Amino acid sequence: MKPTLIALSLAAMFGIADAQVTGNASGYPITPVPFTSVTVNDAFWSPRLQASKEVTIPLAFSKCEESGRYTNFEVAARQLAGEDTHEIIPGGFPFDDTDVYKTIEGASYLLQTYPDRHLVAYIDSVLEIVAKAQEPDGYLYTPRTMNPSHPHSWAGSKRWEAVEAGSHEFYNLGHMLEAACAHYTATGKRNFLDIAIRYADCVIREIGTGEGQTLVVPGHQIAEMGLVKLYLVTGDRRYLDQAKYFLDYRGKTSRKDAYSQAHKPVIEQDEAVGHAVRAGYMYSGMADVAALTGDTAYINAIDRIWDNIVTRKFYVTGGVGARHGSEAFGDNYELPNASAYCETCAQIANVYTNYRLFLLHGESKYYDVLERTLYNALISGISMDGGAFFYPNPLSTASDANYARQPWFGCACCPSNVCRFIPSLPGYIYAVRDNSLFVNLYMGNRATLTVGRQKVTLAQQTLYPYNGDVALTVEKGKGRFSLCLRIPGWVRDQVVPSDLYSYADGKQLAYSVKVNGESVDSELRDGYFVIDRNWKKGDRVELHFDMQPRVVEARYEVYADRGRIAVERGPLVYCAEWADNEHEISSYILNRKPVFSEVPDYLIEVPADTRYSARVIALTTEAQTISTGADGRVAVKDARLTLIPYYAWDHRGQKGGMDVWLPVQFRLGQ
Ligand code: FUB
Ligand code: ZN
Repeated sequence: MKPTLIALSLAAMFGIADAQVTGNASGYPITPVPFTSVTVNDAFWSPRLQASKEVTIPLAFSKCEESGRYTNFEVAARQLAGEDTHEIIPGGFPFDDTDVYKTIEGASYLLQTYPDRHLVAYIDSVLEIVAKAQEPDGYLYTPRTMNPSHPHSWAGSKRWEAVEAGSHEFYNLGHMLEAACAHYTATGKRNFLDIAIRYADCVIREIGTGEGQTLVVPGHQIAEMGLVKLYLVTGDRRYLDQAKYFLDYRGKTSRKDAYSQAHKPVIEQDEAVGHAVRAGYMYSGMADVAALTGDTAYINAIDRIWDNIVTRKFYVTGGVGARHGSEAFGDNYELPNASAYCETCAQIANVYTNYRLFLLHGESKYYDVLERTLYNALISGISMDGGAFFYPNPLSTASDANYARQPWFGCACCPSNVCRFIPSLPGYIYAVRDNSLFVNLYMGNRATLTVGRQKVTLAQQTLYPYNGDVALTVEKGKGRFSLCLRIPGWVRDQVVPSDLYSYADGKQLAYSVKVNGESVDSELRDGYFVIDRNWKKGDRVELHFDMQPRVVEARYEVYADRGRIAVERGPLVYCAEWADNEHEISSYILNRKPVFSEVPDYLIEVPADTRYSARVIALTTEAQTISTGADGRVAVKDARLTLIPYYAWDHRGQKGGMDVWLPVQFRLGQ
């Protein structure tokens, strides 16, 4: 079956189809160029895409198999077929089904870049098992169906009873919808989509304010985003209405706590609180529903919440979600480093939210936030070889912390989430509004897209983030349109779009733009350098951003960063790790105004798979170490300190510590 026009609009919005549609069926005023129209060939990102194909996706499928996730579907199917399964007690987590869905989603995106009929057949074989676990009325939740008289301990004794607590019945639905829409759009096959429609229809029948319905909302959000995608694929308005119901009734059911973002109606919220993944998915769902319904109250609320995050709850690494234990946002300025939680899933959710806010507002500041999260806190969550994952992404570890990426987790939300995110990345580079083409991310690629009425093929060449030179060439097509080049905040002396962090080295970086060798100038418009002209084949734009090491300090209110600096270069935040330094990391103290030298081609070896070893630009500076001798006397020694990009830490074992925020003054007790 061919994707419908609506499906193609969805695709344009979420980067999952094989054609760009410039209509606004998604409701957003700005339409992304789908990743299927973009072929990435990039020094920095291509190895990551390759690792997804060769390592991450096969690993995730094999973990689903060996950890019994497929078995859960099989047992549920056996129970439905009349077999006595009462002795099987569902274990694991009640959202284990989602790892299967998320891996299929990642594989579906990847199929567009690397067609693979064996992978298609494998996915079909998994979907056969999934289909058999679906109850006749569409309900699909193995933790109950496996053994209805003794379901999973978080599931509640009957359907929906514990959905606002821990059952995750709607969370499973949300991930199923996201994955099924991706699979349908990538392959044109309905086998997953039909399963998802049946479960969504079951929820619509049973949940709501009507007679005989149960009035509940998701304990863990994501169904909102998924239902919007299903609406866009099918054109069936009931799915959008259900997403809106889930948002509008939040805080009006029996669950009314901040952890679950249910302390107030969503349109009255103004602070990012509670579980950070749930929050990010909810803000993204609000943006989607607002785009389609024009509900400005939703938009005003997410604008206020975004402001709260970037002014008070945002790590320099782009990380969000400070608190361990509750996996939650902390109080304002509560940004501890060693205990920073920064769950990988929350970083993906933060990218989703900022992407949608850009599509709503068209300002580059959302991509500045997205880029900081992407290049630092998010990709730190997966090893360079694609085979190991962090759940929390701390900004500091002690020498004896022994904290390392793992090949999988019992609670595998983060590996399976990053597994679906990385292959979708090429869809985040470009976007179009009428006659304007936005260039939001810099990475080598070739894209064929439509801007205004012109079909254009554009090639981007760059070594970003190793250097700040980008060339864009019009390879095919001609016509008048505005090329809107994002001038990143970091080159405009703005660490983040707020005063939470500032550069402390007094440097002024510059950028320049040339068209066909001639310098051009322009006022920035919403953070974009706009070149409006009649373009023709062969036109070449050269963009240069000064990239130098920069010293960052935090507002005084951020207690954890007092007396410390962070270092970055371009979009990359740096850290000091034991493997590059002679002394224990916590013993170093820097000059107040450190001067850094660049060490190009610095090898970060990945012993697990040396094909993925990377050459990075390391930074070194003069520093001192403080130690206490056997006689109890404090000794201060000169020592050079070497820094590497934060994302690249923990590839060489755990024999010492790591720090992003480095002391420039001695403070007792640290
Ligand atoms: O509850 C499902 C997922 O597991 C959450 O998103 C993660 O934070 C983890 O708790
Ligand atoms: Zn997670």
